[in-house]
Formats: sequence, C-alpha cells, structure tokens
Amino acid sequence: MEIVVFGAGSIGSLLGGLLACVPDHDVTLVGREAHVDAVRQEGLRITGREAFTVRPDATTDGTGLAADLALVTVKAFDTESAARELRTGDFRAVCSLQNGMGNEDVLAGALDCPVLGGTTSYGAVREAPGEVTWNGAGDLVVGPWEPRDCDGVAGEVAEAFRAAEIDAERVDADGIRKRLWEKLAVNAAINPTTALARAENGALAAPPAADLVAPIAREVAATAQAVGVDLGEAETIEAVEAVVDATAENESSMCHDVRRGRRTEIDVINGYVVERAREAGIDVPTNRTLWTLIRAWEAGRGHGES
Ligand code: KPL
Repeated sequence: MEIVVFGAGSIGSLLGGLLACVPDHDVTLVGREAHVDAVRQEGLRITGREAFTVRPDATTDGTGLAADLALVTVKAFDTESAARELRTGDFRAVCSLQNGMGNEDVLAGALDCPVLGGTTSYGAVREAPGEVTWNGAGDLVVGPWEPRDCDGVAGEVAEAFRAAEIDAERVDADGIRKRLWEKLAVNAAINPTTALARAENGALAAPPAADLVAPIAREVAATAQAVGVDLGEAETIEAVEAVVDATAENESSMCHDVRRGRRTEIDVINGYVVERAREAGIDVPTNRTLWTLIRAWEAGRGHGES
C-alpha cells in the first residue's frame, strides 16, 4: 500500500517507520526540515522496544501527493492546514490518528475521499531529528467516520497496519465514535492535570490527583451520552485508570508541550467536552476549570486563539 504520513512527529514517525518495514508498503513522511533532512541522509532510527533503522521517503512539502492512504498525525491545531494540503493531492482514504475530537469532521468537510477515525495507544518520543524512541506497546483501532459505511476501506487500512505487526482492529462507525470518546476521556483526565502538575501520568494513580479522575471521566461520559454515544461512567473511569497504570512512567503529550513552552491541544480535548456539554445543557465544571487553567497558561505565552 502507498502511504503518506502527514505529521512526522513522535507517533507519525513511529507508525510510518513500522509501516515502512513492510516490503509491500511504500511510505512517505511529511515533516519538518531538520527531521526530513536527517531521514533522507541517515534513515529513520527507531530505538526503545526494538532498535533498527528504516528508510522511508521524506518531504517537507505535503502538496500534490498521491497515495492509497494518508495518515494524519499532525497536532490538532494543524489539521486545517493539513486538510488544505491533502486537497491538492489524490488519496483513496484519509485516516486521522490524532488527539482530541473534531479532527475527522475538519478532514471530512474538506475532502471528497472516505475519512476514517483512528486511535492508538502506541507510545513514542521524537528524541532528535531522524530518531524516535518507541516506549510503549499498544494497539490501534480504525473505523469509518465519513461516510459511515466505508467499512471496506477501514478493513484494508487495519490489514495494512497488521502487515507491519501493529495490533490493529477495525470497528464500525458507532464503535469508532465510542472509542474516540473513551480516548477523549483519557486525554481529558491525564493531559491537563499532568501538564499543570508537571508530573508523569502515574501521578493520577494516587491522591491527591487521583481524586480528579472520576469527576473528569463522569463529565465526559455524560457528554458523550448526550451526543448519542453509548459510553458508561464506570467503563470510562476504568479506561482512564487502565491508561494511567499502563503509562505511569510516561510524560503526557501536554506535559511535554507545556515543559517546552509550546501550544497544547487543550481546545480539542477538555475544550471540546465543554462546548458539546454547553450545547447539551450539561454542566462540566472540572473539565471547564482545566480548560481555563491551560488556556490561561497559553495566553501568558501568546499562543493561538483559544
Ligand atoms: O495520549 C496520551 C497523551 O499523552 O497525549 C496519553 C494516553 C495520555 C498517554 O500519555
């Protein structure tokens, strides 16, 4: 399969690198100049769970590309510009593997090809140009976003991941919405709390931060239910706790961003929950407080409109 990875950051580089190990896959990474130059000169070095070097194509210019699949792994606030670049190319399907909610709608609104939603628990950190550390085993789920019945292409994409020994599952349109809301709850609980506390994910396993898990997860579950997604409170709390345990020693992406003074994805995580809850007439005070605190931090650094 011909695959273009839009957003060769940590997760995009890891998945692109693993996919590029399959002789039948032809992978191109679209990323920033220093990373692209390093990949072109020395290849992409993957370390951590396994150590090897792989040689995908790499480019800084995402316009006019053609492939069977475009995997979108850019930060959520770059989705619109990725969609504009994708529009200039030709893809049989586009799959978002990003944090937060709303990315699939942006892509579906801009593109004519089928759009898939996806979520993964693979963990990676891009250490330096041309290098990514693979620090967490994981799984990956894809399913149809728009149109809701593009199960066939979702199945092909899952199969392409499995060929790279990535544990990928295809679910239906309702299934992917549920999985994305569950992941939203995980991110809503872990990301802003660890960013504000400058702590690893495991901080949420013990008091005082552990006391925040249930209220955040309950608010997300109630909001999901209000928009027609069948997500129970208990299963949402369990999902958050399971990820806290599995990633206890990791730094969340938002903690990583805050430590480096970068803009975060808060608007598509807790911000998304607050907006959908407001439309549904539900009060979500814990998510609202976390959104406000991170936005206040961002405003102090002159980041984007949030
Ligand atoms: O997706 C994540 C992130 O850091 O953005 C979690 C699941 C919280 C793992 O760190």
